[in-house]
Amino acid sequence: MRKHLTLMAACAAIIGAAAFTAGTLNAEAKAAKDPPKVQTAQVTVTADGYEPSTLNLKKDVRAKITFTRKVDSECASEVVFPDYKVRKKLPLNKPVVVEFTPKAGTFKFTCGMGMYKGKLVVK
Ligand SMILES: [Cu+2]
Repeated sequence: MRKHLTLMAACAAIIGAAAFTAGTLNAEAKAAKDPPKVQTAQVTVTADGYEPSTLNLKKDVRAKITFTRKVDSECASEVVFPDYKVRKKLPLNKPVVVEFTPKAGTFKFTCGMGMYKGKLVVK
């Protein structure tokens, strides 16, 4: 019985060590492939539209843009980035993060019906 327990403990130790090694390797591979560089921006949606309405971003760097809608308008309740196939609901007064990696160029973003307009300038 005692011998059996010792064997089980040894097995658990080996499995644990293997899992730890695999986890470390995965984390390293991911960091090398996908550097943790991120750019952020904040946009408020008011009765006048997006503030600011032009965002300057760096190309090929993951962007996290936080939208907060402060106007009670059905029209503003969605934001769309057609070039990046992003469409997000914007609940009133609740920050929503839109995430994508921009390419160089100028792109528009709009409300669900295309009435509010904003611009991304990516260099
Ligand atoms: Cu609209």
